[in-house]
Amino acid sequence: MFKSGFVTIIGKPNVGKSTLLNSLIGEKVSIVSPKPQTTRNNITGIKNGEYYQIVFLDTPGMLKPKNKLDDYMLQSINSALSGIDIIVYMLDATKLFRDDELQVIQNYAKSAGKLILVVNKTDETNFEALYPKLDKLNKLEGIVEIVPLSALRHKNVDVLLNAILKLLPEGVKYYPDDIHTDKSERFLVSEIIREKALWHLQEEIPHGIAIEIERFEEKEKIIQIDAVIICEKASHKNIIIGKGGSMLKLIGRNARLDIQNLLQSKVFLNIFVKVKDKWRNSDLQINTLGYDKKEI
Ligand SMILES: Nc1nc2c(ncn2[C@@H]2O[C@H](COP(=O)(O)OP(=O)(O)OP(=O)(O)O)[C@@H](O)[C@H]2O)c(=O)[nH]1
Ligand SMILES: [Mg+2]
Repeated sequence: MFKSGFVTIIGKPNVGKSTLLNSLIGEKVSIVSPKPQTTRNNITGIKNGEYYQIVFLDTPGMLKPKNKLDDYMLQSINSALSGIDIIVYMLDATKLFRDDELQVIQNYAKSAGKLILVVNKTDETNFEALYPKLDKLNKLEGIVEIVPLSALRHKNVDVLLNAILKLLPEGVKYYPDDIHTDKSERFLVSEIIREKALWHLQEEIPHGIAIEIERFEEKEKIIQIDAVIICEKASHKNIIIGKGGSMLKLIGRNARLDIQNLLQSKVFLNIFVKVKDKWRNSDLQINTLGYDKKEI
């Protein structure tokens, strides 16, 4: 019997959803950073086994929307919850499990049916601290399984995979075996650049950036990519460029290495910086920058 289905990973920002997706797939399909609100779009990750195919959806962290980009992210989460087989709800073992969040989990378990709770970052805690928290989770109703794991250290991720396989219905193959995600190369390239910007820039600056790929040209021995980092203020532009272009060079160098790995080709990467005032609150701007609600 061949099994297949759709599994959505949800939870608050920064709990490790994208790290888990990458660990499950064994490839980097979703960007990761220590800053909350890293993921902005639903990211598909396809896991193939001899007798199964699981289509995972990594989602943006759940939060109260403050601008139109946040609205897009919230709508992405809601759409990732419709027509799916299993919800994986992720908590961070190092944080307090608040009652209001447990109530949300309880509601999902009741409405969605198959919900697995994952308690991530167990490498950063110990059994004494974790036990009372797990006890609290045990009191919730309708949870199929609770899996403590470390996505970063790949500990117990196989336990989660087995729990998912047990629940997975009989089904068809949705994607060919050789692809890990349905996202385009252009999108993945723009995400790698955004990831490096998230790692190297501080405070609110990385949250106000978006990436546009202006040119993606495959030549004989090299791929030429021109990308633009969009930011919200002229002062941010100066910081992104850095003294003598040092910050832009750092972001570019790190991005190029990952992009070369992804595309398995030499890459010539040119990055420019442009200011688009308050783009996160403009429907037109967020649509053209890849955050169009109609395309979720
Ligand atoms: N110690 C530890 N850190 C982890 C683990 N999993 C993820 N992290 C770290 O947690 C941070 C956030 O990881 P992400 O995977 O980007 O988290 P996310 O839930 O996708 O975040 P958003 O996309 O912002 O919602 C990164 O610094 C990761 O390295 C883990 O198992 N242990
Ligand atoms: Mg993420």
